Amino acid sequence: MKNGKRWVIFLFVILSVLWGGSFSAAASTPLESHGALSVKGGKVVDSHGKTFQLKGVSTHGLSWFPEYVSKEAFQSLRDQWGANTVRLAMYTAEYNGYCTGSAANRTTLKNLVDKGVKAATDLGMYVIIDWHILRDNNPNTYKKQSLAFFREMAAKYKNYDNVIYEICNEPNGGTTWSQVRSYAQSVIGEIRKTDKDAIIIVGTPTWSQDVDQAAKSPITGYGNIAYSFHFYAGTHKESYRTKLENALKKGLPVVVTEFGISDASGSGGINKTEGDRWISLLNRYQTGYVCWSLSNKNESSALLKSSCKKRSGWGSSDLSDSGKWLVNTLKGKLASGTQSGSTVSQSSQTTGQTAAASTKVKSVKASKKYCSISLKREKTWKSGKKYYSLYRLVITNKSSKYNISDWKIQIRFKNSIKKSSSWNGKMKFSGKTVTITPVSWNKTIVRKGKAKDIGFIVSSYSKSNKISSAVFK
Ligand code: IDC
Repeated sequence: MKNGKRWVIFLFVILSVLWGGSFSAAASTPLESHGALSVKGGKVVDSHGKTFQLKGVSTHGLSWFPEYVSKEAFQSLRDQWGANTVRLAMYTAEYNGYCTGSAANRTTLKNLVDKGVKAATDLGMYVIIDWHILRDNNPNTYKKQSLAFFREMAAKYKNYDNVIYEICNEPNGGTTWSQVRSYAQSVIGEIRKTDKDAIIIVGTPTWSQDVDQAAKSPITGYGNIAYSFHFYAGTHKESYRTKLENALKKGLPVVVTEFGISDASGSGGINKTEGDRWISLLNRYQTGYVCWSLSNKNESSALLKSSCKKRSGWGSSDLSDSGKWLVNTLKGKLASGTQSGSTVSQSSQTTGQTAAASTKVKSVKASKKYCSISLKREKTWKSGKKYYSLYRLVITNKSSKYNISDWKIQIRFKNSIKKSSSWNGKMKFSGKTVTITPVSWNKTIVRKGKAKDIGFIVSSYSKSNKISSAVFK
């Protein structure tokens, strides 16, 4: 940075303070902090080699709701909602779709994509350009158009560190993985002629659910490829989580480029409890997620109330129930209710209800007497000169008499560690120790219950860094 520019920034910060303005303009953006993303060891990682979770919001179809493609709207998503990513959903075959509408419509859509990419780039957000196949079932239906579109996008955005290409939203209608794979090989080849390193996300069969098939025969010959998995928590539950988790365990890089807590139609009742369970799984694997959709359409997946006419700067009263849940989730407040939080196991939920119904149950603070700590290192990998390790923590309330009202755990390592990421707990990393306290929804651990899905990733220069103690404080 030139000295002159540094002075301008310095003066700006001073003036903002004097004027009582906010610091936010000077705070660093997601892109400034994390740089170009890539795929390594089955994960999306940032430019420092750390696992990075894309978190954000998808537009509804660009032809339906062009009014939310703006810098003001995206800035609200970033600063008020806590999103680092926007997905631009460009339908190919429905409602003025890119491949079924007029030439003028194609130009309109491309202009919207450009406007969206520019807004996201100005704000330092990641942006996914989504070739939103749906009614057209098979991505090969409009493969020629797709090749031409992504050729153009790659030429335009090859030097952008924040642009991600999603080449087929949801193959369906019996389209097989081998058909999707063959389409993907061609489109990826076309993009790679120009854009050598951007992440490319490939949809999977059955509305982007069959990640198991992609895991069996992933795409070869190209780097920085990820696969998409979609879910709607009102419809897709445990069996789908198992399917996703199996693929993640196999090391398949996955991004949830679309999900909702409504049912699969985009409407119907929402299910926050299942939504929480999904997010908990995604956090555990540090898998990115993008929520459908930024619109005020009268359907329960829409994040804004249908009565809301604002196009940015939304307050809580402008948000639908899905919207409120999402904003809490993006801010790390998972719970849909005290006992329905995803970290409370099925059995403890039942116990929890009994406990709540009974006035006799006393609460105590966690200690060795009533609780046990299980802390496991799941894996260690090397990136640059450092070793990264992922740990998972489970706290069990052994008592059948008392609920645990609060807890605090201190973990000491042999050598010093640095925080890479953490989830489902408030964590302080300092020197060789990590101190963990609960988030709001896993503070109480009911009789015989567990607080699960708490985890963190630390880096260390020592390969054999071990834990020397883990105790309640
Ligand atoms: C839905 C929209 C709805 C629109 C319809 C068009 O919510 O307003 O009329 O598309 O077909 C998906 C798709 C996504 C769907 C969404 C909800 O990717 O396009 O949006 N959904 O049905 N996959 C699973 C659910």
